[in-house]
Amino acid sequence: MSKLNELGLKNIEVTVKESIALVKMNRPKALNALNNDTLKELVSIFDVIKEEKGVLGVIVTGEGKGFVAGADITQMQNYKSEQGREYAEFAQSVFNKIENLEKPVIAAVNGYALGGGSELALSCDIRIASSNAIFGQPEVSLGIIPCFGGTQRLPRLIGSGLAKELIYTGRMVKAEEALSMGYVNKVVSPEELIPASIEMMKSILKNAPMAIGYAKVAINRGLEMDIANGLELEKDAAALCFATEDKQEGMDAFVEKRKAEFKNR
Ligand code: DAK
Repeated sequence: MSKLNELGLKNIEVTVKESIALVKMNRPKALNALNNDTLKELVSIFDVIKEEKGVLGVIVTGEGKGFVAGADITQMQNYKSEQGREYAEFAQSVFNKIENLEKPVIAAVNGYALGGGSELALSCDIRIASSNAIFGQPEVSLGIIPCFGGTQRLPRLIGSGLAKELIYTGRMVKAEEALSMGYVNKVVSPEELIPASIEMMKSILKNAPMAIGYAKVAINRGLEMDIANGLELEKDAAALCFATEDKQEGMDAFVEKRKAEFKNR
C-alpha cells in the first residue's frame, strides 16, 4: 500500500483492503471527466498495482453521480489534428495498460459512463452497473469519434451492429438496456454496487492468481488472433500454469479433500 500512498493523487482515490484495490475516480465537480492529470494518475496507479504483490484485483468506480462523463471537453476544445492524435495515443496507452494488467479488473459503474468513461469501463475485464448507470459514446455529437479504444473494444464486446448503432447515434442507454446488449455483466442497486463488486472479486480471488492472469492474457490476446494461433497461445499459457506452485497446491488440495491455499507462486 505504501507506494500507492506516495503518489500524491489529486483526482483519484485508492484504497486497498483484503488484496483488492478500490480505485475511485474523484473529480465529482466535473463528473470525473478525464483530463490529462487524471490520465497521468491512472498511469501511476496501474504501474504501481502491476508490481504490488499485496494487490490481486482492482475495482474501478466513481465518486458522486458520474463514473466518468468522458474526456474533459474543456481541455480539448482548441486542440487541432496533431494534438488530437497525440492525446488519443496517450489515452489509448493508458487504457491498454489497464486491459493488459495481469490481474482482474472490475468496473463498478455508478453513474454516467460516457465517451472516455465508457471506454475506461471497456478496458476493464468485467462491468457491474448500478441501476442508475448510463452508458454512451456521444463523440460524434462533438464532431469526433471514440478514440480511447471505443471503436475497437465496443464492437468486440457487443457486436458491430449494436456498437455502430450506439456510436453513430450517440444514444445513451440505461443499465438494463446495457445488460441486454452484453455491455455489462450485471445490474445491481446503487447501494449494492460496491458490495456486489467486492463479492465478485472475492469469488475470483479464491482461485489461483497466476492462473487468472494467464487466462486473462489468453483471452485478450486470443481475441486478436485466428483460432489456431489462439489455441497455440492457450497451450503455452496452460504449460506455464503447470510450472506454478499453485497448480500443485490446487491439485493436491483437491485430492486431499481440503481447501487450497494459493500463494501466487
Ligand atoms: N468534460 C468537462 N466537464 C464536464 C464533462 C466533460 N466531459 N461532463 C460534465 N462536465 C461538467 C459540466 O460542465 C458541469 O460543470 P459546471 O457547469 O458545474 O462547472 C458538471 O460537470 C456537471 O455536469 P452537468 O451540470 O452537465 O450535469 P447534468 O446532470 O445536467 O448532465 C451529463 C450530465 C453527463 C449528461 C452532461 O454533463 C454531459 O452531457 N456531459 C458531457 C458528456 C460528453 O459528451 N462527454 C464527452 C464524451 S467524448 C480527443 C478529444 C475528445 C475526446 C476524445 C479524444 N482527442 C483530442 C484525441 C472526447 C472523448 C469523450 O469522452
